[in-house]
Amino acid sequence: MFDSLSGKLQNTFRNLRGLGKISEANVSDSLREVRLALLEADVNFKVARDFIERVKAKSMGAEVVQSIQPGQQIIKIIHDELVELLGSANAGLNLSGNPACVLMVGLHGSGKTTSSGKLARLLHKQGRQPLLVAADVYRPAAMDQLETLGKQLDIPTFVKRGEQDVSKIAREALDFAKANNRNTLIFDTAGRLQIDEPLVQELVRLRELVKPQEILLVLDAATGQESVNVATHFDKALNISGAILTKLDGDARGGAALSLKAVTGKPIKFVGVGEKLEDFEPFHPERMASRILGMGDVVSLVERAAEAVDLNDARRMEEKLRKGQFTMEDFLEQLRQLKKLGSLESLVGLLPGGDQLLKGGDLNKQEKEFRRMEGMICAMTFQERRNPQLLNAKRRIRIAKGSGVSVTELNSLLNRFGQMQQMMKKMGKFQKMMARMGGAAPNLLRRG
Ligand SMILES: Nc1nc2c(ncn2[C@@H]2O[C@H](COP(=O)(O)OP(=O)(O)O)[C@@H](O)[C@H]2O)c(=O)[nH]1
Ligand SMILES: [Mg+2]
Repeated sequence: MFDSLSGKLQNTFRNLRGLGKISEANVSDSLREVRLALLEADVNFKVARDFIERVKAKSMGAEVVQSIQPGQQIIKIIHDELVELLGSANAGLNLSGNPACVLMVGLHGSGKTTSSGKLARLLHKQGRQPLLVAADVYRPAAMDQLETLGKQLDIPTFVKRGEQDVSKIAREALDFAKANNRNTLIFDTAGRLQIDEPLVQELVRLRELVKPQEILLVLDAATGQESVNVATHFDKALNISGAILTKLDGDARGGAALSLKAVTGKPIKFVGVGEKLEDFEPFHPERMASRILGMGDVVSLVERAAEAVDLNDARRMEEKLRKGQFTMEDFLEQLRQLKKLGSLESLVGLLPGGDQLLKGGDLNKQEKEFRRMEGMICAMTFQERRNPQLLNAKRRIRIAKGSGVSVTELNSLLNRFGQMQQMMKKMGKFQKMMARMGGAAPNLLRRG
């Protein structure tokens, strides 16, 4: 996402940085390029025009014109305006009610059901007791889908098959929540391909009944220009409290993200960045702006790592590494930790210049390789994992068969693992030696 916009803006910035002196003419030229880039990214034309006007007014100010690096200053102005456009700060959820109710609304296929599950997961992690409510009565499959997500997450789902009256479902769900100590209800509602009056009426009735603290519009980032109309329409009918922008991992051009706040005045609260339940993040305008301008989003990366990696585990691993006691089992654990961080692609995308890197490399291949390694280690017995010496030819054939790889591939994994262990032992010795000499060992394995 934002690849093309990002690329174009970075080109323009290269020109801007080179500017020795600022004039109305050369600023106008650069800003025209910025405006075109925004339009191509599907940003609403009024939003793009106002944006450029604001940047221009600030760029022609005395501070910029007289500064030593006027180009840099303009880039900063663009960055700050972009942050403003995206909503300035992260807008959290208001969950003050007991129970608190969240209504998920949006068009068919926008990602309501998936996002309901993702949000439930996130709130559960924050210590709340969510209840997923299946309020899409038109598609039985939608109820199954939500129930499956609930089971996966170990979060209860309120489903009443055969009931056509959404108000009735809502009332019973509220009772169920009270009886079962669930303090946050997430209503997955029906969607249509287009907004129509019966649907809106149903949602309005649901709103009257449950009095939700949050009405979140789930919006597919790929909807492009049309997303502004969708958002305006839903907002007029329901007075939404914010939006969830989904499928930011796809090839959407990103215009929706940039137009939504300006057009409806309502903030984006979360973004969906993949199909998996953990591919979901609170939306941070500042970080998103940096990502768009190719400055990377290291803060999100560190946060994700901190969420996935248990610090005690990390210390224990480090100890083992240093003592050369790192086994195949530990290796498996590390592979799984890595997986918890999300897809490799989404990780690299957070690095400064990461999007450029993604163009060349084949991360899918790398990810498949990880999965194969995991499969091979899983096919070993616990004894074998701790002591690869046991792995004679017969055992190797069994493991290769069990994990669907060739013996050659298994041998290659074992060789590489052996090398890795050697290296770790050396590193451990090196650190010990440095410590004895009183120097500060470059501790490559310690976090922070
Ligand atoms: N890649 C990607 N796919 C998503 C995301 N959110 C939802 N989807 C997919 O979009 C499709 C429709 O989602 P669903 O939740 O059923 O939409 P609903 O009709 O609004 O309930 C499903 O195949 C989801 O897996 C996302 O953030 N990224
Ligand atoms: Mg659905």
